Amino acid sequence: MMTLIAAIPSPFVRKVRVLILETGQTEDVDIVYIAPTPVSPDEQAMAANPTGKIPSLIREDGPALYDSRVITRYLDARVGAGLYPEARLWETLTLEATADAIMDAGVLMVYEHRVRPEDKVFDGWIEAQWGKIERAVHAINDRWMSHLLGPMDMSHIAVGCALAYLDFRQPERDWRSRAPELAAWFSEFDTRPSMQNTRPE
Ligand SMILES: N[C@@H](CCC(=O)N[C@@H](CS)C(=O)NCC(=O)O)C(=O)O
Repeated sequence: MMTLIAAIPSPFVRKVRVLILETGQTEDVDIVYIAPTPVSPDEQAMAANPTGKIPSLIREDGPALYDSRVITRYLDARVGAGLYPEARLWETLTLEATADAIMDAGVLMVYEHRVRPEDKVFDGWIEAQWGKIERAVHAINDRWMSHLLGPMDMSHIAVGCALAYLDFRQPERDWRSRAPELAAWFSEFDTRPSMQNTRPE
């Protein structure tokens, strides 16, 4: 049995949970939920990953794995699920990285309010993170739709989790109007049981 160190709202954790559901590995992974922040890291998370970030995957037969991209690739390879198809590997990895960058910027926006003392919140920083998110969303809409409309791989899961995280944490900001094809794709992808079963709300 493996153990995934996790948190419900984390979009990085959600990628792993969606992959576990999509590839039928629920019985093989125990999920332990914690609530770390950069200034209050969790002991169990630090024991698995020196930075204390989640997700990390504790295995019985080797060192703990992190970060999310390593874990998803490992779990995919473990059952031969084919979510990192050889023929489109570099596209899949780059699109997954683009989705992860949206998550990174989105998490920093949340931390700026949650973790920093109110008098140290820097609005210019928050808007700069949103700028990264918008550019990434527009790039996916403009350049990656033919990939997203093809067979599902790990980049689909990552993009789905990134966009869902924007709806969850930034509901008042509109990422859709300038990305209509991506918005249409997401509304369909989000109906998958693996997405519905991992909703943070
Ligand atoms: N690149 C990492 C990012 C993980 C990450 O930022 N996780 C957040 C939760 S969403 C976290 O652990 N934050 C606590 C910290 O930064 O110490 C991955 O893909 O796993």
